[in-house]
Amino acid sequence: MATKTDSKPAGVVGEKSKTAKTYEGLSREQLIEAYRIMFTSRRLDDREILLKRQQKIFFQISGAGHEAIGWAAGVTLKPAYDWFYPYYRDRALCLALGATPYEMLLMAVGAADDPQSGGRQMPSHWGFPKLNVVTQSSPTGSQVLQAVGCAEAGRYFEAHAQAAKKANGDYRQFKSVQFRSDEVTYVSLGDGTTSEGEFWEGMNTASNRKLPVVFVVQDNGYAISVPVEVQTAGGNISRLVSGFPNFHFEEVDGTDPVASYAAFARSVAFCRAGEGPAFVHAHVIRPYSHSLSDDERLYRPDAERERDAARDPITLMQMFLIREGILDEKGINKLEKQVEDDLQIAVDQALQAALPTPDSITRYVYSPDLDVASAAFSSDPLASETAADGKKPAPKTMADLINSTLRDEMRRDERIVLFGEDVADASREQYLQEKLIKGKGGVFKLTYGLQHDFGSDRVFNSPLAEANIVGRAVGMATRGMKPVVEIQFFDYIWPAMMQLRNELPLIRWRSNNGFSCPAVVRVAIGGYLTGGAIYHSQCGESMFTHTPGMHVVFPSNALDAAGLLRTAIRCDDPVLFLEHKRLYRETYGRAAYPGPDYMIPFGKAKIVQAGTDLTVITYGAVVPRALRAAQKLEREQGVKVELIDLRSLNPFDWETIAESVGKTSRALVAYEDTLSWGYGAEIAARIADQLFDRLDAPVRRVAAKDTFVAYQPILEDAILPQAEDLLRAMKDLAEY
Ligand SMILES: Cc1ncc(C[n+]2csc(CCOP(=O)(O)OP(=O)(O)O)c2C)c(N)n1
Ligand SMILES: [Mg+2]
Repeated sequence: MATKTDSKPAGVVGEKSKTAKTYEGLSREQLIEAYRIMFTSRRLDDREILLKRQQKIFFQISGAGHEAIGWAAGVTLKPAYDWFYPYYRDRALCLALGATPYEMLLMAVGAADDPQSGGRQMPSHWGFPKLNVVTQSSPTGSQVLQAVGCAEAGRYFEAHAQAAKKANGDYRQFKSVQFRSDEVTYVSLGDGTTSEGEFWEGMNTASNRKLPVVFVVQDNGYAISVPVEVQTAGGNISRLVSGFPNFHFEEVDGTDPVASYAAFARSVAFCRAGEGPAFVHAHVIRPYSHSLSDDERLYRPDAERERDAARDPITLMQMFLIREGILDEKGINKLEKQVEDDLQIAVDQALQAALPTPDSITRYVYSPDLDVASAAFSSDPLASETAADGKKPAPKTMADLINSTLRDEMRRDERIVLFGEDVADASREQYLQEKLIKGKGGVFKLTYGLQHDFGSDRVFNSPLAEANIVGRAVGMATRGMKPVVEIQFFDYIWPAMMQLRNELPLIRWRSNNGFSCPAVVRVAIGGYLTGGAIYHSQCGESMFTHTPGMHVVFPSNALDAAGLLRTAIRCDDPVLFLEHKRLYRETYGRAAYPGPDYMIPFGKAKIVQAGTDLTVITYGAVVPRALRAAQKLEREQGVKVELIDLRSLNPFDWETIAESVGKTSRALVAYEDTLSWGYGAEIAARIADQLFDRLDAPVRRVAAKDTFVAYQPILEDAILPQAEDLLRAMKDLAEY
């Protein structure tokens, strides 16, 4: 019988020539494969650098120096089983998981078939749907909370297996769920990125919930030109995080594939066993400057760079293979030649690849499957039941109907979870069980009783950290859950802005429909509170309508709130659901419970009052104020105002506006936010642009003064638009 040695390719040194050694359990074949992946990764960087210099590609950032730790992670974890939130230096990880050099080169040229984004993102922004490598962005650290949410989703589906089933009639039809009981989520970042707050928020939640997340800090000692001791107090991140409970910690030479493999094997085993998260701190090098746009010689002297070069994982691995008698020089040359030849073929092919066409640019900004403006989201309210005594039930407030909509939807769809600050009835659930307390259910009590009805794993409190809320929701929704999260006050939405502006609404577009993220973010907004002052009264909706990819709705009454919230929950896109605090319990706009299926499509305005002389376009808490003004104007001067409540700000109902202004020839746009650069400016500009021929008067706006909302009611009244301001503007415009 032929010995194993006989069948080995030339250059591979036989077992017999060396006493059998194990390298942390790695076989000789695995070590050769490690070198092949590492060398491929490095040479692919080199090829891209050449292509960039030849102006055949447009950006390059390398994984050079990070190859060993990347390979180690890739062989320890399982593609299409575990989940991956890598960062741009993870080329070797992706190769080890099964991504090909050709696919990576498609990213570099921006090809139509680039699997990460179809030419929409810079190369090395890894996303491979078939491998569970989730679409990556450029903001440093925003992946961390998403990875935490992803791990939470795996655990949730494990406990609610029914919820993973497909269902017709809503987003679930288009959102397949896969989960494994011992799956692990990988997330990586650089040493500089550990300075981001979201890193600490992610560590905190993973620790607290004992989530199976492997955090990998690839510490190359620099963040562009800023050295690690400037980023990290004391210069070593391992020391700072060592107090987090429930973690398994590793600090390793990330240029050594064998040591890295061992560190990963222990970490992954810990996570798979459900013991908690792991933290791998890998010391690596960065031999190629930060990116091709950076020249590190400007801030690193030669001696320091030479010290790094002496630790180059590619050279070290070559030496290791020779020293251990695993490959001789001939074997190494042969392997390298094969890699070079294969890369040449991949480069030639990628340079021929079809490019995306300009007509594709808006594709996948929103779901191609479920149109929020379609009849699928239109249904009538149920007639309210009459009680035995012949009396109709008392009409419900907006707060009541939001609460009952959440309850109905949670009953219908087990993928829904609610979380945010104070949304639970009581985190110490034994108090509820022992009936010692009634429960909180939100500072405005909108989620009251839902934890009681659906349990503490479906309705729970988050830490006081808005990025944490939205970032985790992004991870969960990407996996197929339907997080309906709450931001307690619009004024405090800003810590979540990175997630809201650069992540949530972009997941589908930037991944070329490879991933989607239909989460709902409910936000209490607005003033007219008498004492709310600056930080409990702000609006600012135009900052979000200015972001493609996210629907923004802003109901003015109870029935619309119920119908729009249900559409928000059932649709296949992210939604920012703005709830005006002043309207929560207003007498205006109360309504009977409309039943468990009442829906209003987005982008359909409501004509609150029909009229012929002047069109007023508004939404939110200005609606009742404008209505009062319009009624007074009609009583006093017989002017008939057509009052339009937009209800949904993105998409918005241009047809209704155009039809009305076409009829009245006069338009007033009214909104609660500050006048300049506000939402109404866009509406006014469109009217001026597209309906110019129909106008008999300039387009006017009424809005808040360009200042902040003050505490003293006299000041607040003067700052926010009042019915009298609206009346004056309507009168002026009618007389123009
Ligand atoms: C939020 C954010 N701020 C700034 C940048 C610009 N930027 C890109 S990479 C980088 C340095 C990252 O350093 P580190 O985390 O150490 O990773 P490394 O590149 O060294 O692997 C910076 C500042 C960014 N992408 N995102
Ligand atoms: Mg770094």
